[in-house]
Amino acid sequence: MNKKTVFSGIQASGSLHVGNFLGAIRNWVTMQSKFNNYFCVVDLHTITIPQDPATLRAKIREVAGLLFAAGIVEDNSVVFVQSHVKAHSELAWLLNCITPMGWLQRMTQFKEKSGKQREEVSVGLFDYPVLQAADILLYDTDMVPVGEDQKQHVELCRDIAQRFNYQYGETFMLPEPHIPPVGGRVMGLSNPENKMSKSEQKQEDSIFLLDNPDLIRKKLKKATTDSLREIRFDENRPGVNNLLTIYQLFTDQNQEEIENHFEGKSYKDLKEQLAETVIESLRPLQERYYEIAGEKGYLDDMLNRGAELAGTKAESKLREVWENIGLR
Ligand code: AQP
Repeated sequence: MNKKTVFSGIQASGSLHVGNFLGAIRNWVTMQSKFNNYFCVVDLHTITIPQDPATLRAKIREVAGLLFAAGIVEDNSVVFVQSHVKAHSELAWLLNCITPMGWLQRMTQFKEKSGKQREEVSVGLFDYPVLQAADILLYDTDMVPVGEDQKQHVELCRDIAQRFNYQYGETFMLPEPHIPPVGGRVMGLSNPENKMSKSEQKQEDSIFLLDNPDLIRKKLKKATTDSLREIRFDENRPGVNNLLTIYQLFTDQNQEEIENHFEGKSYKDLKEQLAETVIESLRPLQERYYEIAGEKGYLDDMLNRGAELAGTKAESKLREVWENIGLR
């Protein structure tokens, strides 16, 4: 039986955090044997917000290294860097020419990000979802596993695909978003009203995957809770709810077990136990990451292989698109 195809991307806009891990990467790893997978470090998306070249270069490698360290394996998955496969930019342009401005004006992520960076908003940031649609559609993708923040973009991708198919004949598959039931939106530690973010200015808001144990303890110690005492899952108490959710995701226990476990305990206990859980859960990933980073040539070989495999598939799709549009 033919396996279905999965595509997902991750930006190199900063250090990866446990939100990226629990909302996306961890699910990519566990699902990968059931599908043909393309996982992409979306560096062209990253530059929609100004980046320092040397930092960007290093972050692209770090993100790729973390994907392999987390357990993405070459038998099931192709890992590549977006700018290494030229078809992404080209299809984005072709899709730009059929995407109404009004559709992009409705995107909440653009509204949020342009709000934060008002002075520096680029056309690229506005056009981000069209490039994302190109990423997904090049690979005849069935499913896009993402965190909740990306759901609207995947829906837009479907709309663009449908519009293209209507104008030029059946060309693109319509992908489905796949959002985990828990972990689709891990919130910030100091500001649990907002999602944990790579580019968040306040570094203490996020637990980064390469944070050392002391830093993780320190950040969790300072995490926002509330003035109540009971340790319960309750969405109206975002700080405690978020800490419990992270605990739940790392321990795979159900909510009742966790509430019983913390019965009569203090927020200090919760934070300390969560810190040790996170530290132990990230330990193998961190060890593997530093091994990979120290292995000369490993990352380049893997990314060259990824670009070749992804490029072959993407070029063939692009040829179909050219023909249907009338460019060939
Ligand atoms: N807080 C989060 N909780 C759950 N999932 C999350 N994701 C991001 N933040 C959370 C998911 O991680 C994948 C890769 O994200 P991205 O690189 O596309 O970046 P993003 O969605 O724009 O969010 P970030 O990581 O906070 O980066 P910046 O700060 O640059 O915007 C996606 O599947 C995303 O849903």
